[in-house]
Amino acid sequence: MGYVKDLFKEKADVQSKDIKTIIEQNGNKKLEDVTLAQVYQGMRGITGLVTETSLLDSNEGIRFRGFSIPELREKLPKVEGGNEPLPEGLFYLMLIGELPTQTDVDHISDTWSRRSHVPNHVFHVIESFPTSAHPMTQFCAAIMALQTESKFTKAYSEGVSKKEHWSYVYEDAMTLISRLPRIAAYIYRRKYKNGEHIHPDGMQDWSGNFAHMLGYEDESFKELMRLYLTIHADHEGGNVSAHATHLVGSALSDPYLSFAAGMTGLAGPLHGLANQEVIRWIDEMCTELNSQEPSKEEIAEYIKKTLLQGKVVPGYGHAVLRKTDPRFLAQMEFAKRHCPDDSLIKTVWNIYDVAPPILESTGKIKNPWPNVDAHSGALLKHYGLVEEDFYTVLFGVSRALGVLSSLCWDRALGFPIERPKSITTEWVKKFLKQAESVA
Ligand code: NMX
Ligand code: MLT
Repeated sequence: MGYVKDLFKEKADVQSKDIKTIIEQNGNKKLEDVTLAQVYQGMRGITGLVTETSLLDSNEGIRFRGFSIPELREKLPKVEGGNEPLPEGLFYLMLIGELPTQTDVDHISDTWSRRSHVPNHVFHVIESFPTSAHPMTQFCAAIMALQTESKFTKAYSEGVSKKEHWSYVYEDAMTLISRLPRIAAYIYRRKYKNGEHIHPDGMQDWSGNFAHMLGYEDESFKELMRLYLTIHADHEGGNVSAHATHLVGSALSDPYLSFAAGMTGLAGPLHGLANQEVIRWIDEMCTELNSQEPSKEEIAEYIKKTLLQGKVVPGYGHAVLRKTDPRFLAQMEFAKRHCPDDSLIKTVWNIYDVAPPILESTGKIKNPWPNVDAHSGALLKHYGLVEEDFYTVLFGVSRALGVLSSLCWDRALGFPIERPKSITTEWVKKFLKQAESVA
């Protein structure tokens, strides 16, 4: 076992004991009341999950093991001469609960590089799709194809004890994360670059190698990738991709199957596909207005028109956040340093200036502020990664870090199968009648 795995086990054993004590001594304590509106409306605001890796505050944004995004950008190890955190470090932090040293991060980079070989049949599965297939469809299928490699599934079929589940899930998680950049880059180069593939460079960090395989050697794009793959990694446990991974994992489906479920959720336009939708929406606006940099007045009119058509303004709003997403601000800060004069990026900033009051004036949108997806596409376009239907795959590669470290925790803590109670509207009507007759 590698030392990170040993350390994880030590931490998980301590946490396991703490949780047992919490349940024994306080298991009957009520957290909150649940209303019928919450039950009907997407379980919004109901606390129903434990996810150890990160916690979202609606006004402050995400914290990973207590660290905000600006803190992570300052404290996590970087490549020599770099400014942005290495996602390897965030993975260590989410898994172990402590900031990593440079040695820890190098150890994870090396482990992922050693395990990154993708078996041929996975490429055959990708090749069997028409190139017109959406990259997320190809990505989900490729993850499913990789499932033949699952150590967990093999061990389970051989009768491994529940106490050992975490160990095989950990191995699968590490292998899957190692291979995702190669799979994503393969889908990208096949679809957009005539199938001219670029071999991995095992001497680079996870993000640097990913950028290299996509076709980028520019150090500033690699820095963007390090930032991008860090900030998209986790957003506590209730978002669709994290929750789907956790839910499917709770049936003891292996990490490949569980992560594929998370990714099919990420592919929805209200979740991770919004980064693609933002760029399409801006493109359509620019085409309609025949301008590469529409004025704020023109943007305001276009937003109103979008709302009148009964469509969402992509990149705005959030189920939990009630302020500008700090992931949007981190990207804005990066753009101010690297490409402040880009006309698409300036348009993203102009939208930020005009959209919130218009959205707020509808009286129904709970959060009129931008989320992570409002900015990411414009930065990618600046560096020449212009194929917006690939953007959600990048989000997915990053999200693997959060949801798979969480899955290790789920199994190490022995969490049971997830099975909330559901009711029918018939049941609700009877319940209300009974409540009335008692009153
Ligand atoms: N544009 C237009 N209408 C909106 C928007 C928006 N950006 N955001 C919310 N609404 C509407 C929403 O559709 C709902 O309308 P109705 O009552 O007619 O069904 C109403 O406002 C209340 O919704 P909220 O409670 O504010 O938002 P909810 O928690 O249901 O949904 C999102 C959250 C993120 C799904 C929603 O804000 C949205 O659709 N945003 C645009 C898509 C997007 O950017 N998604 C990315 C989220 C981040 N991520 O990466 O996952
Ligand atoms: C995410 O990163 O998962 C999104 O912001 C959606 C969410 O948190 O609900």
